[in-house]
Amino acid sequence: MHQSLMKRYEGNPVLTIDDLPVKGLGYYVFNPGAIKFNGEYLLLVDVFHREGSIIFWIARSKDGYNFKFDPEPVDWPEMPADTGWVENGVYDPRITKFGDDYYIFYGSHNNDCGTRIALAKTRDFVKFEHVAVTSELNNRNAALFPEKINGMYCRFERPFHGDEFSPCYMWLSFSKDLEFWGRHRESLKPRPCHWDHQKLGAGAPPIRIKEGWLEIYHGINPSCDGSMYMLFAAILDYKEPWKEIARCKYPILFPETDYEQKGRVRNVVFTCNALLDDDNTVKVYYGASDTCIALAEAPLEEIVKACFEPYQLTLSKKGSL
Ligand code: M1P
Repeated sequence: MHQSLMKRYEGNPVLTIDDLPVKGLGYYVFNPGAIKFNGEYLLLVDVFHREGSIIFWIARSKDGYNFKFDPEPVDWPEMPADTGWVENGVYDPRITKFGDDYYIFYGSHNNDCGTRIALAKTRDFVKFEHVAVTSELNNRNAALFPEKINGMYCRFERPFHGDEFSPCYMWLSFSKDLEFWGRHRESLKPRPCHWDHQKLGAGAPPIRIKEGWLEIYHGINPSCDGSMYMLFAAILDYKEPWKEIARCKYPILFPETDYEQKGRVRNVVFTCNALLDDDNTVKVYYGASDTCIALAEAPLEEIVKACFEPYQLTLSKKGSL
């Protein structure tokens, strides 16, 4: 029996590389952005292309469980020359609806330098427009809030330094125009003696709930066999999102199945989305071991309850310390 709070869809994985309409073009599908669009569930999927870079491809579903890829990959806009930035690959899109536009923060990868956060937008998920390159080097996991905070656009970002295992954590930044981001403030940080004690990053674009902002993020725990990526939930103050109201003490989803424990990068559950359905179910379409896409669901109230649950270190049957 699985122990995670979020329940996996029994038909998992919902998408694998075998579902792509073109055979032999790529090796893995993972880490989609997700949104409800025109009455459908739409996933903007990372496809690891056989030429070594990641491209985006859309998959759609009427019921949220059975997905079909579009016949062609997304016609992604060329990076304008006046940005001075050469984009060799794109990954981990996070989609936020803001007015009539759908904004997509994503990792823009350059083979020589590394990753910066770039922003694109669309109204129809057919034509995509470049907006801006919005960070310095070595920053990713950006997610736009769906409302302005104190009159400014607000996002999570996750700068990192050193190698992939160096400690790093989530920040907030603010912008008047979506291009230039500043007023940085620390946000969720690793917690000593918890499962997210090494590094963490957003996660889904936050969801407004009555208690504040619900953020589902990934936290990483190192082991001698590599890192384990798990999902956690936190609630942040609505007007001052740098203030943490509550945070789950235990992961709400951690690698337990074969498709999460074995693959290109083992022991990974990683999300760029969380969708709140009309019946108050939270759906998360997550990348499993950077290889395929799976679905986990939970009632919103259970996730909120987990955020407020006290931490208990139980070492014996008789009691806790
Ligand atoms: O391999 C697991 C994940 O590693 C990175 O996550 P983070 O930004 O937290 O280090 C990303 O490359 C992500 O795409 C990948 O799923």
